[in-house]
Amino acid sequence: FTPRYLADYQVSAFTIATIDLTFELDDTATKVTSVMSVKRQGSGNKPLILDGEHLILLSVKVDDRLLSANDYYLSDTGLEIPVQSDEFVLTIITEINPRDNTALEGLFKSGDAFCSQCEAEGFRRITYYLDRPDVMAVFTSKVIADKGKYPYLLSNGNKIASGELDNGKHFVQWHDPFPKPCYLFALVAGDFDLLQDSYVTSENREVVLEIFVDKGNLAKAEHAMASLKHAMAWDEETFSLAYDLDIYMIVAVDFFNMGAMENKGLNVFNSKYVLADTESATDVDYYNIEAVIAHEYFHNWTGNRVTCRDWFQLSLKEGLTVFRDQQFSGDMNSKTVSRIQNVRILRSQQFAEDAGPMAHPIRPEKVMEMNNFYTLTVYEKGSEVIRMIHTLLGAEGFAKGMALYFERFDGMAVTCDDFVNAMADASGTDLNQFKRWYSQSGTPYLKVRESFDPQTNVYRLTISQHNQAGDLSETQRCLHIPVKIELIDADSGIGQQQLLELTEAEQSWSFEHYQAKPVVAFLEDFSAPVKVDFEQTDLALEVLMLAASDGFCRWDAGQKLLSRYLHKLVLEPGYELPASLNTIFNKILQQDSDPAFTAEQLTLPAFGEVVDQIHQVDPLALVTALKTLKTFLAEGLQEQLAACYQNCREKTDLSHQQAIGNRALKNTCLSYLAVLPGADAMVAAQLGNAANMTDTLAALNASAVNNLAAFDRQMSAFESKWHDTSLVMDKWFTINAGLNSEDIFERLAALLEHPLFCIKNPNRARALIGAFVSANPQYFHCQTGRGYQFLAEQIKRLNEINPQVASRLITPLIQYKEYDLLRQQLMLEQLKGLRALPQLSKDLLEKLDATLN
Ligand code: B3K
Ligand code: ZN
Repeated sequence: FTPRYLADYQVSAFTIATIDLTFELDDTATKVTSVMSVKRQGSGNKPLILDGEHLILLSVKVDDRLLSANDYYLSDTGLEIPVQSDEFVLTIITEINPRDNTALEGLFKSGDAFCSQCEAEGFRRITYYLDRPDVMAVFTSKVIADKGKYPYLLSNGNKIASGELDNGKHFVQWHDPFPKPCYLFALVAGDFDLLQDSYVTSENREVVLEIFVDKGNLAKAEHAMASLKHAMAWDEETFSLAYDLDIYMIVAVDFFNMGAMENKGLNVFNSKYVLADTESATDVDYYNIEAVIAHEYFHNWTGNRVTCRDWFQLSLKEGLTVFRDQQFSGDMNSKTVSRIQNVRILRSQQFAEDAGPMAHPIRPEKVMEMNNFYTLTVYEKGSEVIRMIHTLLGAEGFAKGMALYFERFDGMAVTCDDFVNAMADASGTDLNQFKRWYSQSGTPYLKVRESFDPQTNVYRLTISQHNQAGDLSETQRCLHIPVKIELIDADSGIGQQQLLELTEAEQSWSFEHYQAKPVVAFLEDFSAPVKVDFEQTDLALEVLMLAASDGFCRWDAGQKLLSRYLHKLVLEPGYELPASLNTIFNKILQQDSDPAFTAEQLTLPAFGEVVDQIHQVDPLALVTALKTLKTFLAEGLQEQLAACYQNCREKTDLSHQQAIGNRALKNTCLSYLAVLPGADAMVAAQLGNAANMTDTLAALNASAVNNLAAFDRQMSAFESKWHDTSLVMDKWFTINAGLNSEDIFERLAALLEHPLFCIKNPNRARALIGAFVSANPQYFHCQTGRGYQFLAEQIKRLNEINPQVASRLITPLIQYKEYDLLRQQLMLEQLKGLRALPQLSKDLLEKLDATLN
């Protein structure tokens, strides 16, 4: 295994203009015939080197000449053909085994259906090909299979032929007129229920919309369909981007490594991001479905019409598409609450990634296994970088930049620089310094100092920028950082908003005519993905919590206050919390604002967020601190929380959106009240009366986290009810994994043996193993090291079954330096054990070497 470098990029020696594929589907021996028109690019007589893995080569023909084994070199990773001609037709027949493909890359079986996943480099598991995004071909695909078992045979583009064949087989042939890289190829064959609808685009194209789901799930596809139509309309309104084929298909499958895949005209989705009804899905599920459906749809322009030149440019399509889906979600739901969710993910996960051994710029420079770079950094920080461009240029300038980007690059495979240049040129903004965001890793932090001169009435704000290493060195140069602020006049409460552009190591700004020192709402809307070191008093934070114009800043001030006290609890033994905290949060509870927002204000910072803030934290001290703070607030505000809970329960006649916010607030109150003695009845009552999955899960979760006496009984009732609904059983496994009980390891062992546990299903594996690791810090980090050992054992199993899933689960272990020395040593022990495995996958090897070397 050798790494590849961005700096080594070279144009492909050959290109492929058309590829005509024929699949004769079979569980263990699918035959793939590929006929390609190949053309040399540039001069010289380089051999044709095709990528290919896990393939059985049956035959190769160049034009009409059948090659013999002496005519080419075959290896585990590809096929080298020393051809002389500059233009020829290449015919390759391979055989593959979808049934045994547990890595779920290439062509595999998901339950009874065949389905494919080619991004990043999965197409090479289907046939020998130039598996790189800058080779774009027109695909025609013919799929042949048994008609009874596989009535639907799908691929990209438009259906051009179909018919009956001998032995009960049939075929369908598809043609995609848009040249595309092979990572966007897709094939699905199966027996589904089909939800059909249509949409007329702004260009008057009538598009057939089809969602394929497992039999019996038709009603659960309605929300996905509505979301798709909203996304189509939003992209027309916001960026004048309309859909370009006559059909748009989505297939939901149960076995899928990630959320979904944007294959041209044929998205393949993890069923988790399609299926929902109020009985079986939570409000968060609904929100996520809308977001992922939109994300994949938006890729049709940002990803498919304009794609990446090479995989180092992944953020070109992912950062931009995440930004687009975040904007969409903000418009469809509460903007502020959506933004808060984005920031929570950054702070609790992306910051840690950016400080750990796998830290990389949003445009990585060195990659061994591309699948390891579908990261929070490329996606979420990548989106923040696009958002900063949006902030600097304004919505209008940004829209102009998008228009120029498509004007210049439609149908091409391009780079992140191409995108930024289009933005700069269209708006007349200099973004040269800004481009450093693409090549620097690590979370920058800003130090903020303020001074006020009552003589001159001048308020002065000084900001300096730093990186993890400390000062700005040659390689870590100053970034161009948009800082949105509001200065709030302490007396009148009137605010003045400003966009500051920090470009130097340190800069100051002066503001005149202040009678008294104003309070600053810093980094409105989280205008840059940075940490902020700004000493504001509790009083100032309280002002911000109630008076800042920007909702994000109101929320953030509260989080800062809570973090401050969590730090004290962790670092100062015996620390006692001040009663003033209750007073402040009582005001929050009493305020008349959006209940969904109030719920966010009442939610404590996540474990991962605080881990990131305290050097080498003792994780159990943090678990205790979080419990102490929660109990303190619950005790101090018991009456008010109970009243609020009751009030929310009694509210009827709410709009759909209002009901969601109301549930969020109610269940936040519940999570506080459930820590107090005697919560059992309340939790049981909510469980008994719950009319939807959001309320049910909130109750069960309270039962698990507080280890209530009825937990086992409640969970078996839930299991009996939902036994046959796979996505709900994932939730059941997740709640079990979060149980706060000393016998958790015996329980985990039993859950691994549960008849419905299946480690080959990524959703199920994550629901149990991933949930334990992220939602049960008390036992994951227990000082015997048993939690780490449990995780390492499962990673070891997954290494052979599904390297991508294994590689994602290893994250908390490679970030071992975040914790105290005892944990570091215990985690290292497990990491070394994994490194010694005989058949280590490239995915894990890359991460382990980055960590241990
Ligand atoms: N582009 C896919 C992700 C592919 C992941 C490959 N390991 C989904 C998305 O980001 O839309
Ligand atoms: Zn994406």
